[in-house]
Amino acid sequence: MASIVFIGDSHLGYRHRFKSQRLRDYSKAFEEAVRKALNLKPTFMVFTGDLLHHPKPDPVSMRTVLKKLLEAASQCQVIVCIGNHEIEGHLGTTYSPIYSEVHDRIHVLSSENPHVLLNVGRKTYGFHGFEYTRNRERAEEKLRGLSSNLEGDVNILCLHQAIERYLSPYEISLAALREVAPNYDLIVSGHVHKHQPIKELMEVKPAYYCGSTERISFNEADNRNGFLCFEDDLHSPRFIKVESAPMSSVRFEFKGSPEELNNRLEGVINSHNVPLLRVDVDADLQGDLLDVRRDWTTFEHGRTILDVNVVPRSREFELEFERVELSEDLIREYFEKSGNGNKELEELCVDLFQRYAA
Ligand SMILES: [Mn+2]
Repeated sequence: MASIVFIGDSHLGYRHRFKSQRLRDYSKAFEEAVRKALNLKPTFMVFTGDLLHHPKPDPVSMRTVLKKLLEAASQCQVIVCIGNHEIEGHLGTTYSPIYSEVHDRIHVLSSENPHVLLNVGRKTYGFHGFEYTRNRERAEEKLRGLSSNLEGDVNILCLHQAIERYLSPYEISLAALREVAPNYDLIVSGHVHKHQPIKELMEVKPAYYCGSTERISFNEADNRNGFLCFEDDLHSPRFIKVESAPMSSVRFEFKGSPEELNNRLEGVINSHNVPLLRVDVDADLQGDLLDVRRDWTTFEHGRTILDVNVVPRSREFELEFERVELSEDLIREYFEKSGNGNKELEELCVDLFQRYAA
C-alpha cells in the first residue's frame, strides 16, 4: 500500500501572547513534523489546514511553508487543505491555492478543485475535500455534492471542519458524515487540535483528527502533538510525536491569607519547570487582594510565558438585575443595590448616560 502522512494545524506565524519565541516554536515543530514525515518516505503528504495562523501571513512564515512544501513535493505528492485561518472575509480562501502553481506535485483542495486523483502503481488514489466552510448547511451540502461517484480506487476525505460532539459550534453533523462515509476508505480532518479517532464513525470507516504540531492555547496543555501516518493499512495508523514546547496548566482552589497564597504560588511555579506555564487560582482570600503578588517577572527566567491568574471568590452578595436595557433607573438601581454611596459618581454616570447613550 502507498503510505500517507497527515500533518495538521501548524499555525505558523502565530505570536502566542506576543512572544517572539512562540513564532520560533511553531516553525520548529512544523519543520520537525515535515522532516520526520519525509524520513518515512511517504507516497502522499497531506496538510489538513491551518498551516498558517493569519490569512495575511508574515513573509518569514510564508517562506517557511513554501520551502517545506517544495521540499516535500520533491519527494512525494503533496495535498493541501484550506483551514479557517486561511479564509478571509467573503473570499473562500486566501493564498493557499497559489501553492499548486509552484509545483506540479502540490495539489490544493477547494470547492473549485475538490478532487485530486493520483496514480500509484496500478491504483488511483483520490483525495477529496473543500476549504473550511463555516456555515453548517453549506458545509454539509458541499460534503454531499462531493461524495458521490468518486473515481479513485482508494478514496480519502480530507477536511478541516469541526464535527458534531468534538467542537462547538460544529459545521458537520455526524448524520451527514455517516451518510457519505461508505463512499470513502478513510476520513481525516484537521481543526480539532487533539489527535483522536472519530469514534462515532469508526464502525463505518476509519476516521481521525490528525492532531496539531504545536499548541495554540493553554487549553491544549494535555494534548500530544504530532502527526498521523498510515503505512500498512488504513485501519492502524501511527501517531508520530513532535517535540512541541512543554506546557503546563495548573489550577487550584485556595483558602487563606495573601501571604500564604504568595508562598503557595511560588512553590507551584518553582515546581513546574516548563517554558509555558499558566496558574489559575480560585481564591477564598482572608485579607486584601492587593496583597497578592501580581508581578511575577523575577520568576520568568527561562520561561516563554508565565501566566498567573488569581480570581477572588466574591464575598459580596450577588447583585441581580431584572432589566437588561441600560437606563437612568438601572444606573440608580445599581448604585443602590451595590451599596456604593458615592452620590457624585452616580450623578456623573447618569449625566454621561443621558448625554451619550439615551
Ligand atoms: Mn482550524
